[in-house]
Amino acid sequence: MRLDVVTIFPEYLEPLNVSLVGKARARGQLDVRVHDLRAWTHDRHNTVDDTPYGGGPGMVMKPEPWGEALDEIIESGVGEPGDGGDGAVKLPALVVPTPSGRPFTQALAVELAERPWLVFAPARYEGIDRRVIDEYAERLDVYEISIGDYVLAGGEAAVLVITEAVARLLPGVLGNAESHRDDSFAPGAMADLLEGPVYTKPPQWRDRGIPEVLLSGHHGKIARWRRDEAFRRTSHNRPDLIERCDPAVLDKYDRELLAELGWEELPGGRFGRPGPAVEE
Ligand code: JD8
Repeated sequence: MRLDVVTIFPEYLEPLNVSLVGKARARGQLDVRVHDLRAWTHDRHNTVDDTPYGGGPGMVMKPEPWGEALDEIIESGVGEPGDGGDGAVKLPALVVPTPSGRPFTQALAVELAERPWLVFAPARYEGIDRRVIDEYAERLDVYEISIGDYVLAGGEAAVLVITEAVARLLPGVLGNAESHRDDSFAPGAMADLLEGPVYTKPPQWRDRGIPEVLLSGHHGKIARWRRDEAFRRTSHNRPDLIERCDPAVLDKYDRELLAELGWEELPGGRFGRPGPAVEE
């Protein structure tokens, strides 16, 4: 997979040189190219922004530098290995982080991981002149993505998040000891549950031990305990995921535990929180 990032803060993407993504680059599994948007400016101040039409706060990123940058990057893909060679031009998907984008989810990470080439356009200021997105949407698949319901100062942090979530899904990037197959939120997972607690040596730390079941060597009981803990954690931190749980993946122990946690089994087998007690 090839990833291009166009930014006014190339140094913000330094973390792509370390850890999982850095190792994947060193192994040749990822080709990451970071570009300084100002390389496509031509004035003495390397201007990338201007005041918004219609007034309002802040500045908007000018379309010209983005257009020149994206054209040059797209053009650089012509003749690259894997461009089909049948004359079909290899085109990237354009990923634009924005608070007004579609939520970034594991399913979207899986979708992006299937693409051979992503170009990220993290903006700053109030965002990029809309005509840039409209221009490239005529040629490319454009993903406008938000990494969460909070406001950042720019899109670079989102690029780091999206890149890590996508890179770990690429074949061979995770070591044999790790797998994304049973991640929380992995599509088709037994249930979209949060991870339960994990423990390692020493068996006693300060005045704290290890849940006995994890020392029992009884794999069935351990699996049951882990699933129960995942349900407890999900019920507490993400009740919306319990309400979304597919009844078909719940066994009778799951149902008993959910009832114990205060969940009400609804017609059809889903679970909902009982409503507030109604005064007689
Ligand atoms: C890109 C500029 C800042 C946004 C005025 C604050 C993503 N989940 C997310 N939250 N925020 C962003 C994000 C914020 C950005 C840019 C992404 C470019 N800003 C702007 C509009 C209001 N300031 C994001 N992914």
